[in-house]
Amino acid sequence: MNIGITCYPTYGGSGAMATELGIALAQRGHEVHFITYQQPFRLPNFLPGVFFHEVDVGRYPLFEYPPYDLALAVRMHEVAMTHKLDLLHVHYAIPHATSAWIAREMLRDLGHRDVAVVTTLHGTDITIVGQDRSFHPITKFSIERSTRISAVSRFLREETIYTFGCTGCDVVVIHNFIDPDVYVRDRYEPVLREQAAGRKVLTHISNFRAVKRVRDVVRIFAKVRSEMPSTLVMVGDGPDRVDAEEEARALGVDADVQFLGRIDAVAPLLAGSDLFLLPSDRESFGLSALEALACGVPVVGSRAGGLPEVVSEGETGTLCPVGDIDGMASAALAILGDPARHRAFAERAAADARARFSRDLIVPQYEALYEEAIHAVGV
Ligand code: GMT
Repeated sequence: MNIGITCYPTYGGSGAMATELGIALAQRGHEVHFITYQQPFRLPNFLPGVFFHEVDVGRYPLFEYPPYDLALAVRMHEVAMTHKLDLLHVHYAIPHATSAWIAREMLRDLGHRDVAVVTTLHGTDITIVGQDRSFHPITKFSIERSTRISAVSRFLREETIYTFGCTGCDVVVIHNFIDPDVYVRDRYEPVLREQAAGRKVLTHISNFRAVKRVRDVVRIFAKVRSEMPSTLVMVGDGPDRVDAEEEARALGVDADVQFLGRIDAVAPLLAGSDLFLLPSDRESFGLSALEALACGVPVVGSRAGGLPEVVSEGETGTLCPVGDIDGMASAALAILGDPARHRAFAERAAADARARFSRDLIVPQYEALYEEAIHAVGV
C-alpha cells in the first residue's frame, strides 16, 4: 500500500507512535510518506520505503494566524496525487482529520482516484482540545467523515462516543505498541544505575504539560527519598518544567533530581531505572509507561483514563487515585523496598508488555483497518 502519515512531529506520544508505525509499515513492504511540518523526531534520516514531505506554511503579513491546516491539506492532496496514495492515516484529530477531508474532497472534485482517510485518536484531541467549544463541531464532523477511526484505548473509544455521539462511527481500539528489540533491559549499559551508586532510580518521561502533574512526581519522590536513598530522573520538557524544578528546591530534594530535557532515545535511560512514575490526571494510554514496562520497569501512577489497560495492577505496577501522593509513595516504597517483589514486578512487566503490545501484534491490526478503509472507498 502507499500510505500517507500525518502527525505532530515534535516530542509527544502520538508523534512517536505514528513514526514507529510508519517505520514498521515500510519494513513490511509498504511505501510510507510522512506529511508533516518538520521531520518527525523519531524518524531516522534515511530508511528504505520512507519519504518525508515538509508542509510549508507561507507567511503573509495579513495572517496573524497562518492557516496551517490549509497548507497541510494542499500538501496531502499533492502527495496523494503524485505518489498514488491509497490512504491518508492521520494521528490526532485536530486539525489533521479536517485537512485530510479537504484533501480528499479536492481529489474527488478533480476526478482523481479516491483516497481513504483513517483517523487515529490519541487522547487530548478528544479529552481536552476536541471538547473546547471552538473545536467541538469541526472535530465531530472530521471524525465522522473519516473512512475508518481508531482509538488507542477502550477508555478513549468510550470517551469519543460519549463526547461526540458519533452516529454511525465504528471506533476500533488499536493499542499503542513497542518494538521488543528496542525496549529491552539487557541491551543497554545501566548508566543511570551506575551513576546512582546504590540509590534507587525513579524516572518520569513526559512533555511536562499540566495533565502530567509533574509537581506530584517530585512530591512522590521526596517521600520515597525520605525513607530510602534514591534519585529522580526527569526526561522531557514543557510548560511545567519550571514548576517541577521549583517544587524540588522547595522540598529540599533538588540535589537528587536531574532534569535531562528532551531525549529522543529513552530506552537506554529506562534500562537503568528501577521505577517509573506517571501520576497524570488523565492519560488515554500512557505510551511512556508501556515503554518502561517493556524495559522491565514497574510503574506507579494514577488510575486515570486508559492507564489501567496498560498497567496490570498488582502485577506490573500500582495505580492510585489522581493526586494520592501518599498512596503512590507507599506503593513505590513497597515495590522498591522488597527486592524479590521488585524482581517479580519487573519480570512480569517485560513479559506482559511483549505479550500484549508487541509491534508484530499491533501493526497487522492497522493493516487490516487500512484494507477495510481502502475497500470501503473502492480504491
Ligand atoms: O498530551 C499528551 O500527553 C500528548 C499526547 C500526544 O498527542 O502525543 O499524548 C496522547 O497520546 C499518546 C499516544 O497515543 C498517549 O500515550 C497519551 O496517553 C496521550 N496523552 C493523554 O491522553 C494526556
